[in-house]
Amino acid sequence: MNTYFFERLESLKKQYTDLLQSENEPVAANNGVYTRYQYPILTAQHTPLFWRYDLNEKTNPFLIERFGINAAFNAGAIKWRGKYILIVRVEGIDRKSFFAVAESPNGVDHFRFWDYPVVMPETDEPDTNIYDMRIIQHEDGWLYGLFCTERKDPDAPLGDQTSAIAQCGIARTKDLLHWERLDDLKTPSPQQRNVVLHPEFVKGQYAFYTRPQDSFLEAGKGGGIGFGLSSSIEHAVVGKEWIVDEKAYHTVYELKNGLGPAPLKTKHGWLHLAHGVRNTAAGLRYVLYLFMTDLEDLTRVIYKPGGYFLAPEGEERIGDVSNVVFSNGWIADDDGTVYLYYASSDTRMHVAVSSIDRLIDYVMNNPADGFSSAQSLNTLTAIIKKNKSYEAARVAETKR
Ligand code: BGC
Ligand code: BMA
Repeated sequence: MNTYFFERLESLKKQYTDLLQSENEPVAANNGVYTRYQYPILTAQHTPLFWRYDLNEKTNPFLIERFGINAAFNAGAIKWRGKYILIVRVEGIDRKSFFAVAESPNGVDHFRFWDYPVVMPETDEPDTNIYDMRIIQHEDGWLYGLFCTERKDPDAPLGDQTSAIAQCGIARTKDLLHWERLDDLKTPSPQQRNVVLHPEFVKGQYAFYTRPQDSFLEAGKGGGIGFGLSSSIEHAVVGKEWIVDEKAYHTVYELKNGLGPAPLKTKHGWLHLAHGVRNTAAGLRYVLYLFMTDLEDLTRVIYKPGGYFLAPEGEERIGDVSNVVFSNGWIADDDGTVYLYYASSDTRMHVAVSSIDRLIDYVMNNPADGFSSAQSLNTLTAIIKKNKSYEAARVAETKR
């Protein structure tokens, strides 16, 4: 008997079970808006051993990893049949990503992958890579997955192995097991990433948040979070895009921005979570920000605090693509708790917990960007003065 094989297998199994059974804990320090949890909720190490290893001692006597997994990140999220479900971007060591469902009983730990990854049907034009799914429960009764499908640019000059065309793939399901692939979204823009389906019909049509770009990596004259309508979802065509939220000079979203998950409906407006990107000497920095749009006019931003809502911290800063946080999934529970799922540095998944009330307070009452140092200082001075006079009034009160 190959004792090496079985001893190694036992040890791998133990590590794996310990990882899946470990509990997560809220981090004590927080900004009042959300509480981060201490440990990543999903990593490459959370993928089942029977994905990564051939478990037959005859065909794999050294118990070698046969199918390496590089990362588990950028997950869509949905509460479904009482479970907290993530549709994770799992990336192999060959850089190809695919989707896999993981579920948790409580939203913060014990996430476990389903046995098989999602088999995503293709259109007539095969995908080279698929990633970053937004999962949307639409009022038409279907669950839609919108994701990025990437293919090599057929017009790339000889020798150019990086130019690509990114488009929005659309698939639907009722059980998260069987997916029906629909046509890719057509829009006036040559490139689309970060496309999100609005959960409700708008004027009887399907409504999309888009992110037009001129080229694969640069927003160019395009950019911003767009919005458009399509009468069909099977053959979705957005004829006109309105820009909802633009890029702006010297902000955290000056280079590009894109919507995260589908917005949450509140009594004050639609709450949106998005990512903003700026360029630095150390490469691109991705942070998350929040804004709210009008309940009637979905293209009108009514509140938008300045700066980032969540930025990479500690180990989140390091990974395959360092200095990145990215989110394409959140879950609002019936009791108002909001689970914010975000990935760090294109490597692993985390959760932070907030509530609808806290997010609304933040988005409606935190100061907007004034677009200059002087304006920021005016905002700060006003806060200091308000606190000083409040303090003085309280002191006067206690003396009376
Ligand atoms: C990667 C994405 C990335 C994009 C733009 C793609 O090839 O898979 O993660 O966002 O390039 O850099
Ligand atoms: C993008 C996204 C993400 C990724 C990020 C950082 O443009 O579409 O897939 O997390 O870049 O690499």
